Amino acid sequence: MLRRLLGVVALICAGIAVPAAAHADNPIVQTVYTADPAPLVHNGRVYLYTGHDEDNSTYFTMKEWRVYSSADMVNWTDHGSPMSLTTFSWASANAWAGQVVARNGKFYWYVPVTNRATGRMAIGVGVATSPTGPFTDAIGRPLAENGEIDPTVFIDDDGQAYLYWGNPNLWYVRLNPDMISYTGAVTRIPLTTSGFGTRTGNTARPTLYEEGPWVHKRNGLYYNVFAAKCCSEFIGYSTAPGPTGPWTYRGTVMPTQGSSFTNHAGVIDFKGSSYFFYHNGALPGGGGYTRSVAVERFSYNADGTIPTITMTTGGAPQNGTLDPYVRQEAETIAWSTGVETERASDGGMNVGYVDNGDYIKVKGVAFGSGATSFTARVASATAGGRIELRLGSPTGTLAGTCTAPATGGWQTWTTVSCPVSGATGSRDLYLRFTGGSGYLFNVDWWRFA
Ligand code: FUB
Repeated sequence: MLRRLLGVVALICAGIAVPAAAHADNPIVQTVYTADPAPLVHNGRVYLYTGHDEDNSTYFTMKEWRVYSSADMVNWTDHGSPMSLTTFSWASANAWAGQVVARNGKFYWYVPVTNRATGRMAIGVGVATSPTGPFTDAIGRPLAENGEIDPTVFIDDDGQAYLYWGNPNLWYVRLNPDMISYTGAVTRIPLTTSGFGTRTGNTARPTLYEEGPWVHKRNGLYYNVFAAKCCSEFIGYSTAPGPTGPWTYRGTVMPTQGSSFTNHAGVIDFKGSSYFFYHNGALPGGGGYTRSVAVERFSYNADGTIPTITMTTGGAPQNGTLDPYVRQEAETIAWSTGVETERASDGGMNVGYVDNGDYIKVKGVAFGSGATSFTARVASATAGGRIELRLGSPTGTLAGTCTAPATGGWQTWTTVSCPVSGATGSRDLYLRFTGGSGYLFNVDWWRFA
């Protein structure tokens, strides 16, 4: 459904003078609906963990989580779904908002899910040796359970890790160094109006705190950025001199915007800049249950306060360039229309469900003095088609055309090459797929020479 909607948008855009979608890099993911972003910086990349809203959802119908990564904040590689409800044998539903942290050479993914045995929301923890998984259930049971959601984990400079979560309350507990057990009581953080702002018209919830805490530290100051007031939510924040408070409400980070009655924050520093992740309903068919993650760059004010950040379709500026002379996964995408991603037979992902006119934009490709050839790994159970290499826009200068032949199967791969001319400097590359009707071919990876 989503890909069909995006295909329609692409056709409309192709018919007008300035294709608006061609310039947008928000939302980050166009192939599925994503929600509840949780970024992690690791080894020079940003790993973005998200939930997955099912197409046509009329509730938070979420069965799995997804992971994407980027080295430049605009070209995002799809790593698929390394963790789902089935990872937790005791979980029955609601793969909601979580966060991954790295420690001890492992990656721990804290998530809220429904405990089948109790019917209540509980916090599970997955573990993996790679940021892209696969993740397994670390303890085979809930780590904590009190019917509340949205875990965030923060590791302080002294090594003490804290797990925070909650809606309608806000809780924390001190995690042990193993990250899968805790010591001490689960403690309720006092939701005072001085700490979390004043909500009017809701005596049961007098403060603005709603859900989705994101705790981080900068220059000795502790920040709790959270979804505020319902509904629709905005993003607010509080600060504290220590990880357990006392918290002082500091105001709005992101006003209510963007066609989704929830929002959910993730904040990181990466390559010298600060980034704010959130979600909205900006994709075709998007709304409160069909959300999409997005990102903006921001700068803290000199006094450490966070400026008001508004949603944009442009997104964050590119932080780096993309090297076309090494293998690039086809599922590394700044923007796409019509296509989907799926597991490839080599264990990674490939781009598939390609129709005539679909395209993938790869931003800021550093061609340098010029490319002379293009190579791609393709497969087709039908007649195949062509990959047009266009510069600057989906209808921009044609730098080359590669033929993707019939290979006898969607996972029966062959390598094709074609000559390239005019691809110099730093350009946005559009892989535009053309051919007959129906699905044309799959693409696993590509590379220029
Ligand atoms: O995605 C399901 C729920 O919606 C999350 O747990 C909340 O933070 C809200 O975004």
